[in-house]
Amino acid sequence: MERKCYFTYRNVKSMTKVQAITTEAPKGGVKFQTVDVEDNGPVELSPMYTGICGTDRGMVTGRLDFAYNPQGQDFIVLGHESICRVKSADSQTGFKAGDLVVPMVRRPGKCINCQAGRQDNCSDGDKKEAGITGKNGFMRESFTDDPEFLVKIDDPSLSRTGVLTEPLKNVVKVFEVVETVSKRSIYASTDSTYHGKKAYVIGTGAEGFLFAMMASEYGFDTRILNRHPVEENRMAICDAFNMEFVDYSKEDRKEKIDLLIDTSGDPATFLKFMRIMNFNSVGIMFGTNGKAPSTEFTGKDIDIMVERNITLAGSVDAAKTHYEKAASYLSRWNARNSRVLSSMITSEKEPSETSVFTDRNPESIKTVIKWK
Ligand code: DN4
Ligand code: BGC
Ligand code: ZN
Ligand code: ZN
Repeated sequence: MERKCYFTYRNVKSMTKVQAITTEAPKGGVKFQTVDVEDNGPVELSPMYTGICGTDRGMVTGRLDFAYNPQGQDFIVLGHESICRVKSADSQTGFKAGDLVVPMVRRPGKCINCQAGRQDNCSDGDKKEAGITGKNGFMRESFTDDPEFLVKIDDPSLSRTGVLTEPLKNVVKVFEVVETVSKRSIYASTDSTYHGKKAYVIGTGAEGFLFAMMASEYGFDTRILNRHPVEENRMAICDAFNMEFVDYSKEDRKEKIDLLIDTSGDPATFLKFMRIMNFNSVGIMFGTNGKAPSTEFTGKDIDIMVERNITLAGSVDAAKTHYEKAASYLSRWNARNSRVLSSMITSEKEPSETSVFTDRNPESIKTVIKWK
């Protein structure tokens, strides 16, 4: 898409009064209040659902040091996971009233990756993130946005589960990273598929499940792990996606791991499983938890990595192409078994129920706020 064509709209700014869920970054706290915020895009949107993830909880509890308010504001509107309905749009934007859209989190800075539409790989950290760093997010009654950062959702059956597009876009990017970094040797099975290869996903939150669902879709023998048992709903999702849940506090697996994905951010847990990674295997670090206890990374661990040609990569965020692919996967999974996909959304709250940011129900996978 021509980046310049909507540029003029970004200079048309007006202030709008809306009810919104806000925090004071990076200090924390949460309020549902009326705020006066700047709007600057030709597409007017009404969020239908906004999702809550660890990033939002980290901001509200003051644990996300890198979060900051937009310039000239002493608060930031929260929310980077959403499914929205277009309220009105200029005809040349390519959107019309009634369209379903998912707005993107990251907005480009000036570096070469940002200018190429790959702000997910920003080279100097000068990008902004809606609801996290320097830009108001989507937890408000309505807002306007630039069409360049809106992903159209063509499948009307995703009007609720489409809120999973944003967390799933991170997963789509990770699998692209896996395909790229695994090219240095023959990674697939002898029949050219991933059948028989073992994927381990640490953590049973929304991202953990989306990673495991994708690994299973790719054909890996997939295990999803935690250090305690999980409830029936999570076990039913494992059955439906042909993946196995492992409570690693009770059983010690000896099989070699070809793909290890960590969503816990816990170094000791990551190392425990890194030590049983296979030759030519790939490990992805995705979970972040600055507060996790330290652990010892030894010379023997380095030997393992070197001698087995192990590739470790970190991954954050994703590009517009990954949002689009995420929406296609959701459509496919929804068509296959709509009940299972919707069971990922375990609770629905009103915008005024702000205690949901601090009181976490361990049985919940994805909590959403319903806006209308
Ligand atoms: P979440 O719902 O908090 O999930 C984290 C999961 O990890 C929970 O199931 C935890 O279980 C589990 N866990 C914690 N410690 C351990 C451990 N030692 N062993 C096994 N499991 C453990 O968060 P989420 O699914 O929304 O996101 C996962 C992580 O990815 C978070 O750290 C996010 O900050 C990060 N993230 C990164 C990006 C990005 O890089 C995007 C979105 C999220 P329990 O403690 O609940 O029992 O772009
Ligand atoms: C979002 C990413 C974002 C990251 C920042 C995540 O929750 O999904 O898009 O880059 O937070 O840490
Ligand atoms: Zn998130
Ligand atoms: Zn950049």
